[in-house]
Amino acid sequence: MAYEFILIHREEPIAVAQINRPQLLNALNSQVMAELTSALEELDNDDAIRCILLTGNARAFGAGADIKDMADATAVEMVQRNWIAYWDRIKKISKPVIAAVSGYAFGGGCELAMACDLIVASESAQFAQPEINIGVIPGAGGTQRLTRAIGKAKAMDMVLTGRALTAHEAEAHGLVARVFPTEVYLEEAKRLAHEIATKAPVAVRFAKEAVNKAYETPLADGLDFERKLFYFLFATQDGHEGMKAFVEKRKPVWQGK
Ligand code: CO8
Repeated sequence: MAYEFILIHREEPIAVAQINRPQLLNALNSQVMAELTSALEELDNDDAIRCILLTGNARAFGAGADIKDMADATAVEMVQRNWIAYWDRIKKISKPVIAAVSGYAFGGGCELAMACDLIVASESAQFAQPEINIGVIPGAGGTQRLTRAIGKAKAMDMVLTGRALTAHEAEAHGLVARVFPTEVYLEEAKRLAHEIATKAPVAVRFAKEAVNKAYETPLADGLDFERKLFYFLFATQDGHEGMKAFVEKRKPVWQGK
């Protein structure tokens, strides 16, 4: 499918979905979100793709919701537009989604990165929830996912003042997995995606689900969920292949079954 604001680059077994609205620093409106969500769902249903990268450009991953589009909206119109429901659909993607962030990840842009499974950043990335400066608060997870990722003290600081974290601060506080120089961050993110794409697909899917579950359940329920997935993997060919290959000192050959 052709999109106006999303570019898809296929490098099987990975694919890169790039938000492409550079003149407005990749500000998100309902068309951008609708296109992005459907592009990610398309890639999720594509058997040739095993890991997805979501990126913007070197200057901006995304500067947040399109303020010009929201400035005159009423509360009822915001409810009817329901843009934030797109974040729920993104969360349901079953393949790993890596956010490769450079430049601004502000407001909805930061929330979009946090809806991904992990964040790789360039040294010039900045993460902020600056909604307080325009008289509102984060609406797509900024008070919830950020607090779970970096803790109450730092989240409160960011959400109440709108201040940005640098890439290295974000890494130190657990928001970002890896930081690379700006010239190579995208290549490094692709390398990481390719590495994940070499693993047993069903195990990757379950690993993602289990880690994400830790954000949503009490510990006992999360442990129970993890244990059932672990046992279930003994019903897969790949589970047995991986262990046999280790014993036989050879590389495993995954079937995705
Ligand atoms: N919305 C609309 N246009 C934007 C946005 C935005 N969020 N951010 C930047 N732009 C536009 C600018 O207006 C400017 O356009 P123009 O050239 O026509 O004047 C162009 O992008 C370039 O921006 P700047 O000249 O401002 O670039 P700077 O490098 O000087 O500054 C900043 C970059 C610091 C990112 C600055 O643009 C800025 O502060 N932007 C707003 C950031 C912000 O407040 N984001 C939060 C928005 S609210 C939100 O995200 C709530 C999410 C809720 C969930 C989603 C529901 C849909």
